[in-house]
Amino acid sequence: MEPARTSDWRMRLLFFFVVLLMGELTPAAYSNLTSDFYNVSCPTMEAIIEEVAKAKFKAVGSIVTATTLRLYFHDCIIRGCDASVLISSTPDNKAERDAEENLSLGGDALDMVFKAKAAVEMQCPGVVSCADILAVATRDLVAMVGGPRWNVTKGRRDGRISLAADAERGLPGADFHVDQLTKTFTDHNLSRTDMIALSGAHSLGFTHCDQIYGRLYNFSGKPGLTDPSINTTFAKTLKQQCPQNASSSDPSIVIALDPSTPFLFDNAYYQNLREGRGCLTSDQTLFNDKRTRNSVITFSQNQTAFFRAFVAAIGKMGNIGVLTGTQGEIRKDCATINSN
Ligand code: HEM
Ligand SMILES: *[C@@H]1O[C@H](CO)[C@@H](O)[C@H](O)[C@H]1NC(C)=O
Ligand SMILES: *[C@@H]1O[C@H](CO)[C@@H](O)[C@H](O)[C@H]1NC(C)=O
Ligand SMILES: *[C@@H]1O[C@H](CO)[C@@H](O)[C@H](O)[C@H]1NC(C)=O
Ligand SMILES: *[C@@H]1O[C@H](CO)[C@@H](O)[C@H](O)[C@H]1NC(C)=O
Ligand SMILES: *[C@@H]1O[C@H](CO)[C@@H](O)[C@H](O)[C@H]1NC(C)=O
Ligand SMILES: *[C@@H]1O[C@H](CO)[C@@H](O)[C@H](O)[C@H]1NC(C)=O
Ligand SMILES: *[C@@H]1O[C@H](CO)[C@@H](O)[C@H](O)[C@H]1NC(C)=O
Ligand SMILES: *[C@@H]1O[C@H](CO)[C@@H](O)[C@H](O)[C@H]1NC(C)=O
Ligand SMILES: CC(=O)N[C@H]1CO[C@H](CO)[C@@H](O)[C@@H]1O
Repeated sequence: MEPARTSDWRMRLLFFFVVLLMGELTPAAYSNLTSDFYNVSCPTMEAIIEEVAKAKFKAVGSIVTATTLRLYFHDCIIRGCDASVLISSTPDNKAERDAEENLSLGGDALDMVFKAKAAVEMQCPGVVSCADILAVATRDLVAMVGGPRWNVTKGRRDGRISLAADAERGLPGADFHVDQLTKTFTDHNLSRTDMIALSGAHSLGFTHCDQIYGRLYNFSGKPGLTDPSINTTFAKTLKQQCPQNASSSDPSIVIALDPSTPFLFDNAYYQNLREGRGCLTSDQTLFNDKRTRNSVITFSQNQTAFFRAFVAAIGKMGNIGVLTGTQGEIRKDCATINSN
């Protein structure tokens, strides 16, 4: 009996290590990314990135947080978190970031990522992906404006394809309602609750008049009609900011997505939705629709609950379609696919 038990014990141990190697015991079982991916190859990468992000934040303020967070979302939702959003167009190829929908994919965010990449390359050339740099910098910048801090798993590789047409197809529209919004996220295995929590990113940043004209002056395609779910006082303010028949593409007019605290990452966004002070149709619908209203109410009353849900959701978002192992490449210059 003794040998049998020993081999049983050995089998269990072997099984344990196989399971361990497969990553099944890590909390994020759906992912091949790890927190300590660069511990040996570039242990200072997080510190370097944080320093560059801090310097940019000091220079331009929370605008870099908003634009970086949006850039990260657009990167992950289109072709996975592979830094394809950073690639510049070439004469032969119109890249993601030059799609119509990229409005205000900010120069500050791009500049910050390129600087962080240059700084990291000085320490550990050819090791750290642009996709991981964007993931880490987003985390750092959100924490700088009062948001939660989370651990970033790493090991993403950079993609070699970036197509404007993908962004035109795959990004959610400002006029989306709950069904379309939910589908955008469930297509990537993110739940409706994840969608509601991630929409809280609109606690920061700005939009432009062309995204809200329809709600203000042509609700449901009826000329002259205003969306009745907009708070009447707020509708007056928005109409002053975005007068009817004005040039719809004036990029200098910016409208805060969170009219209460546009420079702070907090739950005021959800409190505003309860008062009809959501900016985009895709924001206000989260309170208007019975299926999402309870989460809006919870998040509006309990910032801890919002932060927890946001951290869980952005962790999942950071795993969308990642390239790992020998897939993709480590780009040398974040704006350009390696030539080899
Ligand atoms: C739920 C569906 C979403 C829709 C329909 C949507 C749509 C938009 C639109 C139309 C803008 C304004 C663009 C402009 O006028 O320049 C915007 C801005 C922004 N979005 Fe979203 N978004 C969504 C989800 C997200 C998510 C998941 C994140 C991040 C996790 C995010 C982060 C941001 C940020 C931070 C801004 C402000 C950018 C700035 O100030 O430059 N959005 N979004
Ligand atoms: C993790 O990597 C292995 C080996 O490259 C691959 O077979 C598997 O599909 C990956 N898992 C996920 C969730 O990407
Ligand atoms: C990687 O580094 C972090 C931070 O220094 C540390 O907490 C962690 O234990 C390290 N992991 C390994 C496997 O060395
Ligand atoms: C993040 O990772 C650090 C070090 O690995 C660990 O001490 C900490 O508890 C983690 N925090 C969360 C929220 O998981
Ligand atoms: C979503 O999850 C299911 C089941 O866990 C898995 O089979 C599928 O590949 C995932 N899809 C994506 C896009 O990650
Ligand atoms: C109002 O919306 C309808 C339906 O979407 C559209 O056909 C029409 O052109 C819009 N009118 C204006 C003035 O934008
Ligand atoms: C805007 O244009 C429409 C159609 O051209 C016109 O009926 C309306 O009176 C104009 N509104 C203002 C405020 O000028
Ligand atoms: C409209 O917004 C104001 C704050 O600007 C708020 O006091 C009021 O309660 C809101 N009205 C409704 C119906 O929610
Ligand atoms: C707020 O949410 C957190 C996290 O879900 C929960 O632990 C806490 O009990 C909630 N607080 C209140 C007052 O409901
Ligand atoms: C439609 C639009 O605003 N496109 C912009 C996308 O981003 C680039 C910069 O990366 C701008 O040059 C485009 O004008």
